[in-house]
Amino acid sequence: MTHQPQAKYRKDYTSPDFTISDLDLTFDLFDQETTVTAVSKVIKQKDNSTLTLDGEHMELAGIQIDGVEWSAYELTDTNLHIHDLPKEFELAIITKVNPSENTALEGLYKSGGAFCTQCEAEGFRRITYFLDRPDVLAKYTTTVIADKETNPYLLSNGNRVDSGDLDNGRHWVKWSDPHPKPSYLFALVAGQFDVLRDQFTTMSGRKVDLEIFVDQGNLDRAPHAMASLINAMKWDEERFGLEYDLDIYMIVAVDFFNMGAMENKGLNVFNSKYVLANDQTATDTDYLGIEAVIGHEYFHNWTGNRITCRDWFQLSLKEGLTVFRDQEFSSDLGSRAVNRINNVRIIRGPQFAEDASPMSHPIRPETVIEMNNFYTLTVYEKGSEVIRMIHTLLGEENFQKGMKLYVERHDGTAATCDDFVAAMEDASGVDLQQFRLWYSQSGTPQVKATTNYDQQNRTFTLQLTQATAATQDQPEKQALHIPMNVELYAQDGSIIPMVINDKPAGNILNFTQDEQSFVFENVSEKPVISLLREFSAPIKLHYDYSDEDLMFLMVKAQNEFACWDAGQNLIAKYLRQNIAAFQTDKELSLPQSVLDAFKGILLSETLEPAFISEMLTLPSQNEVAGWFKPVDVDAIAEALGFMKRAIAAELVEELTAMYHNLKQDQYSVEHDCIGKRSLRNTCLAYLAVTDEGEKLVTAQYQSANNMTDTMAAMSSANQAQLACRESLMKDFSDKWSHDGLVMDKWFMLQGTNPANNALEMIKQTMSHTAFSLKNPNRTRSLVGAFFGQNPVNFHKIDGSGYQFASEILIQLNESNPQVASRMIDPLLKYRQYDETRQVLIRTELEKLSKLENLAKDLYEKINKALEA
Ligand code: B3K
Ligand code: ZN
Repeated sequence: MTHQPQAKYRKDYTSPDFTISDLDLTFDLFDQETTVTAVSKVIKQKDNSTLTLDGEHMELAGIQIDGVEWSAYELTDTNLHIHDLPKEFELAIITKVNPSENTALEGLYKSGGAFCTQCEAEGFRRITYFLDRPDVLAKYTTTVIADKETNPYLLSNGNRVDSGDLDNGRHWVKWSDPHPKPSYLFALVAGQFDVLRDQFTTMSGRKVDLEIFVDQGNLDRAPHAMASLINAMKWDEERFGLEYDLDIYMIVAVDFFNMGAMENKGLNVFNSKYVLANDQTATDTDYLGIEAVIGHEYFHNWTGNRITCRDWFQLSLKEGLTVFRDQEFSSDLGSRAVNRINNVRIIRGPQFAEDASPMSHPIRPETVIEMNNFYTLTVYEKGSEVIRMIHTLLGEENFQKGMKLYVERHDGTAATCDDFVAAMEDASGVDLQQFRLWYSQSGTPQVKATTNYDQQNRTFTLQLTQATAATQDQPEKQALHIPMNVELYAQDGSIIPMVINDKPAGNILNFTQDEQSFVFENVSEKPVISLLREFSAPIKLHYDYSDEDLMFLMVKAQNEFACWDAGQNLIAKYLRQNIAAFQTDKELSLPQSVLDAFKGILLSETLEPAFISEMLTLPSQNEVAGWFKPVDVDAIAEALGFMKRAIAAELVEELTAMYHNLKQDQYSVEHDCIGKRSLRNTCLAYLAVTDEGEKLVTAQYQSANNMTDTMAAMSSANQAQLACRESLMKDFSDKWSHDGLVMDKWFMLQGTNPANNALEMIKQTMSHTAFSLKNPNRTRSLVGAFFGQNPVNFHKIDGSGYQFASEILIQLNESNPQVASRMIDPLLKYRQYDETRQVLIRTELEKLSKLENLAKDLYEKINKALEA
């Protein structure tokens, strides 16, 4: 490392010294040397005659001010300082970049045969020298020049305004984007594609051309993305009153992409994983993921693009809000309960783990070294929970009023999280003063609840205490405003109205102090309390429920989420007991009453199959790991395995009957068909560990007419380590090895293989023809899955998993630091493990910290992890 990377602080924000109102870009595209000409209209805002531009990884080939060659400048590795500048001027800069050697996939790069860009957060500075910060909004025109035969499509933001042919087989297209935007929303794509076209008419009658660009031959995998886009456009008009604002909306699917997708104005670039699907190549989960991500990027057009972020510390302003919007979209289109359950699993599993890690940060971080490190579960998912709590406190109607005011006030500008909360507060009259702490305080609040029933006075008292443990970034914590959604039930299942101080209380209690009591009046029998309904706040709740109360709520709670949560609580109780039993060499066990409760759920005639499937799904090994310190990976795996076998053995007949009853002849992605497949495949996962497993799994693989059922068979074979695993894996690879995206599913099974020799097999798999460490999807599927979702093998006490991790990270640090930085996360959490493993992991982290060319991305995380 040549210089120590520098941290930036939120408190240091100052408005820019110069602004840029217009930018005219010309790209002369060549694989090895692309020339970029950038002509900006610059206006001085403060008394400063030096303009400092951001720029890196490129060659500066010329500077002119108002048409005159300029020599009053200095160039460093990261900046261009231009001196002696007038008040207003035209700045022309010529740079040269090499797309084909850009393996970091930031800036302008080649994905397969196509040119594409990724600029968020700070990639535009790899294209030209610029004020690469989100509060500098300019109008862009972009001319793209390239070879016509290899790049028939030349795309950029906005509307296509002109085009023409040149000598030597080259051609050009000019684009103009009327909406001022920050540089991170710039995009360019050039290449050869197949295009799926459709049209959407907005509520005010604007006709919008919709175009989805995919690799040639993949057109039959684009319709679901198109349908999702149209649904998203309609939904945003209906639920939020927000309409699209250009005449064209383009989506391009590329194979080399660091994350899911990117909301560039009018030209979204997508990881092909979130576009391409047909029933032979994609699972139901893929279909739902596509719907969510297409929606998410579309919703950014307002929450992100029309109103952007003042600085990157405000990232959750657009991301938390847009995740909230995409979750609502999926919930309105599909099952609200199933969506809520899956979102809550992410918070309780990986997000809580992030809070407990050295990377702990508030949803609005205070300090950042590498911005790309802060596209986190905390900023996104917890950020969405914070928006959801505002929604809970205000109600839908006031929330929508707040959204309207927010848009009125800030459209066309770069705003802050405070601006958003102020709009919500002003529109609703609800006091959010204390609530704002959710933006600045990191960590997971722990809430303890106790209750007391006073028969004589007919009162029921709920006593709550809250505390947030110190986190590495923030030692002092304060009491938060926690919306507590509760309900009281009588033994017959009826709801007991909640009355406090003689007034109806409503379900949402405002829990704002360290300790607080709520006394419910007129309670004529000892109630069963349903706490934290809908997971109304991202907290860890401790309440000593009896088995009877949990089984009661599983069946009687008048809210599906609450039923599921009661079931999870019951499972959690016995998981903890069995983990302790394993650790003390006692016999593992599960009471008949618990087995009966789950049998009742499986046989329910009123519950939806999709929901039953969620009820029967055990928590992930990672979620359970979050309950313990130190984590005992082997004991957790044993207890989970035991519970699965116990339930399967007890319910084998019911599971088998259900499995056969739920068979569907035709594949359809309608939500109830997805739900049936989900339950059927959950049954299969249980049956896989019974004597029938081998037969059922092989038969399902052979007869499957869709990828969901194929993958369910394979993953059951993988998890249960059935004898048929090897032949199924071989058959699948023979069939799909030409298709990297489909092979990712196979790589994932290799990565999560519970077999004792998994690491050895993974190393062999790295030489599979479909595998490449240069492709982020392949890397995440095989190697990422091993690091993050194969705890027993990754954390093997011989340290082999950790050594392998650092070998891989050394390579990725060179080729793609962003991917490296995502993959290192499991190692950062070393303090959760026993002494021996801590030492082993630290050794690898120290080795990595000494790398000569350590990228900022890894530097920031490793340094935090190694800090005491
Ligand atoms: N805004 C992009 C993420 C950019 C990540 C940069 N490292 C996708 C999204 O959240 O919609
Ligand atoms: Zn987003």
